[in-house]
Amino acid sequence: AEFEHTFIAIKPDGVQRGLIAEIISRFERKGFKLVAIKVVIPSKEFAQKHYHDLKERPFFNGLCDFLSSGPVVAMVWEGEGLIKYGRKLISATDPQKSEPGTIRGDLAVVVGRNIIHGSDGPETAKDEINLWFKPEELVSYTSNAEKWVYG
Ligand code: YYY
Ligand code: MG
Repeated sequence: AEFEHTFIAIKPDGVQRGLIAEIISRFERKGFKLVAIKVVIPSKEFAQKHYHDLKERPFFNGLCDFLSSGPVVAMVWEGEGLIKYGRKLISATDPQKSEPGTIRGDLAVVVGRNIIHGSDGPETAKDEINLWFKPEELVSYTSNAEKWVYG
């Protein structure tokens, strides 16, 4: 199997609403593997780095204030096709456009409080993992379920 890593974060709204376990379980049940996790309150400067691609957008300042307003659960997940499929599990940026059955479709209502972040491609996945984690914070292991998930 060709495993890839993606960066997933539960934003302060997801944490405050008690959705940590619910969100983690959706990745875990699918068959993806958790290889790093921590709870952090990012500084505003850190939030600006994380969202640097959006710095020209009108919502950038509010978005960075929001991300740094409380605890975030930062994670790295591993699996085949995970970067793309993780985005499918999360669904559209605007939860009004997210199908039921997806994380934002089931659990969020408005774009400014869409509870979760996921890397949007291989390059951003690499950059975001490097921003949020030191290499030694990623654990490499073989899951017992792997042969049943992948055959
Ligand atoms: O990757 P994703 O989170 O789905 O959307 P992005 O286009 O990267 O925007 C990041 C973040 O910015 C989004 O999750 C909410 C916020 N945002 C917003 O508040 N208003 C918009 N019109 C677009 C995005
Ligand atoms: Mg994005």
